[in-house]
Parts: sequence; structure tokens; C-alpha cells
Amino acid sequence: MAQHGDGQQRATSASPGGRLSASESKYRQIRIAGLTPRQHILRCAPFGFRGRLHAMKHHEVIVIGAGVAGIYQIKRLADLGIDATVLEAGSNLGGTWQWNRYPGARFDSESYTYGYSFSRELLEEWHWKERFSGQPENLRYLNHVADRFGLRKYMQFNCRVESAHYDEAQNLWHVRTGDGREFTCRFLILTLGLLSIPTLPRLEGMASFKGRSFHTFDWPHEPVEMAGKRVAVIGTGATGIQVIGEIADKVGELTVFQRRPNWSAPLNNGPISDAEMADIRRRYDEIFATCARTPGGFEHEPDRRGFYEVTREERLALWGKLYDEPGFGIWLRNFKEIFTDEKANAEFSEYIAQRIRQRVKDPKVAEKLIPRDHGFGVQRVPLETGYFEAYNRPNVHLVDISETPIVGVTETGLRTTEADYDFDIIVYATGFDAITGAFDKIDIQGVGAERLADKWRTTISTFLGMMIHGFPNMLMPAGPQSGSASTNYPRGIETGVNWCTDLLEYMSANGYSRAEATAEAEKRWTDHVTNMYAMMLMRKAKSWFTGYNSNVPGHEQGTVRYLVYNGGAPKYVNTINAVAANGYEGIVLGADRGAPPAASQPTAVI
Ligand code: NA7
Repeated sequence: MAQHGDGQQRATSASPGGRLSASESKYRQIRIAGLTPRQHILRCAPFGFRGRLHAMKHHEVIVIGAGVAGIYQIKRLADLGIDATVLEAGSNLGGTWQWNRYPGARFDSESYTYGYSFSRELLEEWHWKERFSGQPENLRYLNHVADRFGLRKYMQFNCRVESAHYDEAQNLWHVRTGDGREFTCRFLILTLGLLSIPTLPRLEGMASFKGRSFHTFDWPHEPVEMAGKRVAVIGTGATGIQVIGEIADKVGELTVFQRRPNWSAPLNNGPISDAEMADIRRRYDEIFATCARTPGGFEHEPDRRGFYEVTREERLALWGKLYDEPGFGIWLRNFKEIFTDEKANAEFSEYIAQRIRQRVKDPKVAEKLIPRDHGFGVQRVPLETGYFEAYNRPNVHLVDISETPIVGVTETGLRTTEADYDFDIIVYATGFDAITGAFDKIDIQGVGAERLADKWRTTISTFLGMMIHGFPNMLMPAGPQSGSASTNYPRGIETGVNWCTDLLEYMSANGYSRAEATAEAEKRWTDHVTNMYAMMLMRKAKSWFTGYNSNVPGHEQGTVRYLVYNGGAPKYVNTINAVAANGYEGIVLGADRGAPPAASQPTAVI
């Protein structure tokens, strides 16, 4: 497991005269073809090369993306003294929290379960001010982590990777960036983010709009003056619901263009006092242990009683309590039948519909805000603050574009089949090319120049969501079909990063320099992920959990893409740990040259 130490010390311990220390010899085994061990150490050791980092062409590991996953990944690599760099398209680190600066952007995870768990000192010193912390504070936190552990020096910003091609003869990845630079690396680690490619509607006239318009992901960094402005928000997913609740009382007029309503429940946010934070610090071990044993990686544990074993009064008592509690409890502390049983789901959905009717004064508007095409919890549940009450304000208007679709954008606003609306600002809260979008943006080619985009065109297939057959030495700590997408993201990320890093350590210790998942192992995992959808009501929903996005060709309704592992965090962790414990079964481990040894015969871990 993790060897937390100072990579710089390790590198400077290189003995004179070319003899290698024990720690050096450990790392020499993953080495560049054609270099002697000593040359290799000199070329790859982190110390002494920082000043020249940007000029270096070869790194043992290239990490793409400096978000929550990339930051932790480089921390692990730096601790091990492995030469690595992070290439980040943005102008700074932070990923999601660097980009999404729209009003209302905040965690739906309890802040103290979102933070990293790897450093006791970090846990002790950071004070989360709110139970569900907002974007500015979240970005401050990630910057603090990077600075505290000296990670920024490994990162290169404004550096969008355009292609990554595997060179079989050299067992190296060739990476090219948008500004024309080229790198090579032995290992490519993709921490690209699940929701990092925003998608705009395909509407006529979008460029002609004379006011300001932006996707929530690209919200300007400088403050946007909203007072007195006529604002349109298109989209009522988790993002739209956050924005609308936040700006309703700050703008002149707000018009929401809703195609389909989403089930949503109160966030119930609040401050965390010094005393509460002290208590949280004392309980961190317990908190993370709870996260580790719950399916979603949260503190919320499902109600183990059977839905039909308790009376309706008992069910109503539970739901009433959960609705008023903070966070995802209403989704994840519920009966498990909510996710699998139509009748149970319908009864619970009707309960939530009643709560909406109680909060929205105009019954016609209330009915429009109640989803009819899916039940509660089968899509990602947005959490809201004053969302439904926003519609009670005289300056907030709801346009149901399932009845009167938007036909185009005009110079002054939006045109539906029924009317023209004038705006100063149009906000596109229209979601993302989720989970695979960022992979598709890079020209990734593996063995035999096979393109990943082609391989994934009809079906997504991975091994454990972290490796892909035909793409050796390419790791995805939080990839499609991994344990991250459907769980409290950082908890899944730490699991994935640790597993990938442990694999590198194992390879180093055993003299391997090439790792590739077998086709059989990949098929087994993908079948497993696919089969799990069969049990879940979510399989029928049009949401990014099923790969739906009306703005991306090929991702329209009816083409279910099996992107999310639904087995829960504990089962996922057990599975990947068993794979490692069995000598990385399902993965062919080999050296640079010559035929790789045959894969160890997998036993049925999955
Ligand atoms: P989502 O959840 O994908 O929501 C996107 C919303 O935008 C949703 O209401 C869509 O309606 C709507 N949409 C998308 N395209 C259009 C067009 N062309 N016209 C009208 N309305 C449109 O994205 P979010 O950003 O809200 O949330 C993503 C995740 O970020 C979230 O789950 C959290 O994990 C954080 P539709 O439902 O498709 O009818």
C-alpha cells in the first residue's frame, strides 16, 4: 500500500559513482528502453529536474487532469519518487471546482466526507465552514492541498492533450498537446473528470444573441451583474436547480425553460461551528469507516427494513424525517426497494410529489414541477435550497418546453413555438457529455492504432473501470464502469488512485513494465456491469447514468450505455482488492521486449 515519504529525499540519496541505493533500485525496474539503470534514475528522479520540468520530454508517468483525482494521483506518485507530470487543460488546478463558478455551485456530499482522507494533518487543520460547502471554498481547499504537499510544481497548465498514441515497439505512450508539445511516458493515467465536457443545445441562432450567454460550466470568473437583469435558465438538472434557487431573488426577471422536471429534495445546508468541527475531527476514522461500508460512499446507510415489512405509517414517518434532514438521506437512507421495485418507488414518488404541492402555491406550476416519466431516485437526485419556493415569486416564470419547444435563439432572446422572450442573459444549464466525453475528446490510440473512440462507439467496455484491453499501461482511476461515478466521488477516487498506484508499485517490485487487461477479463467485467443494470429501475431513465444526452449524436434516448457500476462501493473495493491479491489476475504483466508472459488464469473474482 501507500508508502508516504518524501520523493525528493529519495532521489537525492542517489549514491555517487553510479551505485544505486535500495530505494533507487526499486524504481529502476520500470525503466525507459535503452537506458541503463543509472541513466534512468538520473533522468526520472524528481529532484534536480523541477526547474527544467517544462522542457522534459519523457516522464515515467503522465497524468492528464488536475482535478480532485489528478491531485491525489500526483501526490501518490510524488511520495513514491516516481517521475511524473500532470497536464491540465485549464489555467489552474481544481477540475470541477475550478470551472463551475455558477451561483449556487456546491457539494451535495457532506463536506467532511468529500475531503481527502489520506493525511491526518490535513484533516486536523482544515475547517469546513458549511455542511455542504460552496465552490469558492472547495477550490480554496484543493489549492491548499496542492500547496501544502508541494504538488503544484508537478503540474503544467493551459496544456490540453489532443492525442495519446501507444508505441508498441518502445512500450511508450506518445502524448501531444494543443500547443504542439510532445511527450513520452511509460504510463498514462487519465483523471479527466466525469463531467468535464459541457454540452450546449443544438439551437439555431445561438451565436446571434446580443446579450451574454454561457454554459454553467463556463460561468465567467469575474462577477456577473444580475441585479435587475432578465435572465433565462435552460435546464433543470442538478445544476439548473442549484442556479435557480440561488439567483431567483437576485435578478430582475427569471424565466426557467424546463423540458423535463427532476425529482429534487431539500439540501438542508447549515454552518459547521468550531465545536462541531472539533467533533468531526475526533470522529474522522468513524466517518470514513461508515463511508467505506455504505453503497454510496456516504454517511447515509440504507434502511435495512423491507419496504413491505413495515406499515405505511412507518414508511411515512421515515420519509418525513429524511426530507427534513441534510443531504442525500432521502435518497440513500431509504428502503432499497425504491431503486428496484416499481410499486415501492411509485408510492415514495407520490409522497415527494405531495411535498412539492405543499411548497408551490400555484397548483398548475406545482404539477409541472412533478416528474411523470420517471420515479424518484432513478436519476441523479438534485438537492435544492429554496428551489420550489422560487416559483412562488412574482419575478420567476416557468416555461414548459415539452409543450412549447424552443425553436431558436434570436438576437434578443429565445423563441418557442408559442412566443418570443427577451433576455439580457441566457444560462445554459444543459449538462455534460458525461463520463466518456472527455475520453472522446482525446485521440487515444492503443495497440495496432486502435482508436478508443471506435472501440467504445457502440459499447463501453473496461476491466474494473480502470483498464482497457488493447491500451496497455493506460490507467483510469475514476473511469467509466469504475466505482466512482455513482458514489461519493472522492471516496471512489481514493480507492481508484490507490489501486492504480499499487499496481505500479507491484510492477516495479517485480520487474514488469507493461500491463494490459485481457479481453476475457474485460468482457467479464463489462457483462457484470451491464447485468447489474437489469435489476435497477434507473435502466429506464433518460439520464447521464444511462448515457443519455440529447445534444450528443448517438447518445439520444434508447441507446443505453452501461457507464456506471451499480454494485456499491464495498463490493467494488472487495473485487478490485481480490484482483490485486491474486497477482493482478486478468491483467497480462510483461517486460518491454519479447513476448509477454501469458496471463495468469483468472479465477472468478467478479
Ligand atoms: P443534467 O442533469 O444532465 O441536466 C441537464 C438539463 O438540461 C436537463 O434538465 C435537460 O433536460 C436539460 N437540457 C439538456 N439539453 C437541452 C435542450 N437542448 N433543450 C432544453 N433542455 C435541455 O446536467 P446538470 O449539469 O444539471 O447535472 C450534471 C451533474 O453535475 C449532476 O448530476 C451532478 O452530479 C453534478 P432533459 O432532462 O434532458 O429533458
